Amino acid sequence: MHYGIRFLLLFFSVWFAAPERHSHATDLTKPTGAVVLTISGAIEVGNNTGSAEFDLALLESLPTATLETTTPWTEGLQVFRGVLMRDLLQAVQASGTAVKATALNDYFVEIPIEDFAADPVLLATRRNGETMTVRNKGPLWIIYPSDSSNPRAQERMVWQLSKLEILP
Ligand SMILES: Nc1nc2c(c(=O)[nH]1)N[C@H]1C(S)=C(S)[C@@H](COP(=O)(O)O)O[C@H]1N2
Ligand SMILES: [Mo]
Repeated sequence: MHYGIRFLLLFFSVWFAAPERHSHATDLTKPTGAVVLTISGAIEVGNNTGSAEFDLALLESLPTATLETTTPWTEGLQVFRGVLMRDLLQAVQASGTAVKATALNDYFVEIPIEDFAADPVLLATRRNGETMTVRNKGPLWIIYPSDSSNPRAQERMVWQLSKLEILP
């Protein structure tokens, strides 16, 4: 065989064996209901140009978790259910150092990704079994467990969350 042909064969076998890249962020099902959360920035899986949009059903189709805790804004022990922040970031293949979390009232705070390894920080979609209205700090509320030793937990418990931007 000619070297030229061998080279070509080698070239094509390497080309086809190369792992699929997700640079277009289009590997997530599209939401059909109202979009409650948009994740942008350093993600590799999404359903729109460079972003991942979620309705409540799509969020709750991810692995869910329960967190029983008290908060400064509620009475007594609460059962929050939702998606752990670490699982949500995994689902969109986020790679970064921090998350800028923005609420409907434009309140925002930067949360280091380490927080989600240190504590089971929950993106809650439900409180005591019920979805949350905007009036009741919903539809999405970032919940840290009350026994967290994180001195910044309170300002990072963003209610009426609407956007997460993954910062490099
Ligand atoms: N959506 C939203 N979440 C928010 C805030 C806000 O203004 N809007 N303030 C944060 C800050 S800085 C703190 S200290 C507490 C404030 O809680 P408070 O309003 O009960 O004092 O909630 C945090 N979560
Ligand atoms: Mo605050």
